[in-house]
Amino acid sequence: MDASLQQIVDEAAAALATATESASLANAKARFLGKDGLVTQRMKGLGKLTPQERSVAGRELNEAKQAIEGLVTARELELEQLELNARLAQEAVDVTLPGRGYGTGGLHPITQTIERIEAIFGSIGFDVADGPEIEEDFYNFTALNTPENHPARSMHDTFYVDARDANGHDLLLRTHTSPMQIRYARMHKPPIKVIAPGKTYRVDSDATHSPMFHQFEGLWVDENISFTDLKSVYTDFLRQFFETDELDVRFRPSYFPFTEPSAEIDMRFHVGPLAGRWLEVSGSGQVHPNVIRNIGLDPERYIGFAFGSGVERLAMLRYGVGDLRLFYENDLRFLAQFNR
Ligand code: 2NM
Repeated sequence: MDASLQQIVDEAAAALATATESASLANAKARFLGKDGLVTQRMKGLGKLTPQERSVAGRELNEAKQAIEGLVTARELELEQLELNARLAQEAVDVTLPGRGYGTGGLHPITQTIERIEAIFGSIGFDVADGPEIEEDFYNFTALNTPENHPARSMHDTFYVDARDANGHDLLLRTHTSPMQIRYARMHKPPIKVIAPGKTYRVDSDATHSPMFHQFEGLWVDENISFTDLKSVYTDFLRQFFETDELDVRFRPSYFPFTEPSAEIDMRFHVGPLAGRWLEVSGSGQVHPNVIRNIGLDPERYIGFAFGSGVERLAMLRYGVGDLRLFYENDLRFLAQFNR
């Protein structure tokens, strides 16, 4: 082969060897075999040669062209192999590492607390009632003797639903679980002993208030019961819940539209980090005669006692949790502590 032609082939070999990916490989190929490539230019010059010179030069050019094409194909295969090796190395699985395992799920502390409350009240004859979180204005307020102008009904306190039900009733997110107690009491005959646990919603949000929180309300309707029955039931509940008899309970006068008289229930531990401090744990009272009438009973014959307590509040006291929001951040470092 002509020395200058051999030089072109050598140059091509060197250029192709430095190409490390398909773009630079294509560039290198074009420099020699492209439309203005070095080999192509020489091919164009064949026309100026005599027929004899042309047949020798033409054969040599074809040989050079084929040699370069062979180099390109070889380099292509080489690069493909390099790329594959790199990917295999990157995606390699170290089969000697220990497995990730399946992990163990668990119940949320609030769910555990509700189940605990249900078990305790179940043990003293209370039924558990579950019902809608989207309620009718009637069950959430009207039936509970809460007048039209009461602040609890304002949009600052209550989440209203931007729709009505099939019967044209105003809808809202229940602000307490009492509407479920009304529903239950209208479906059962006394004696009625029921708790209604579940989610409730209020326009409120800080370290001790969440717009969604859990309540459990209790209702006991019978003939000839009194505040002493309410106090002993709630005291027994607290002693079982906190697993200690070393606590006191007191009732403090209060006001709710649906009870008269009404009382706050406070408790005080004898021992432990909270010992000696009165802690408010529940609202309560004797169910208002209007509410007794609204559940279809005669207030001259039947007397009702009710209470409403916050599940988060009791869970925080039981487990020593300082910020309510921890229950809703879904941080497993917090939640996993309740499932050991
Ligand atoms: C409270 C405080 C006092 C209550 C009343 C009723 C019902 F349905 F019988 F009328 N259920 N719960 C009640 C009474 C709730 O929460 C602070």
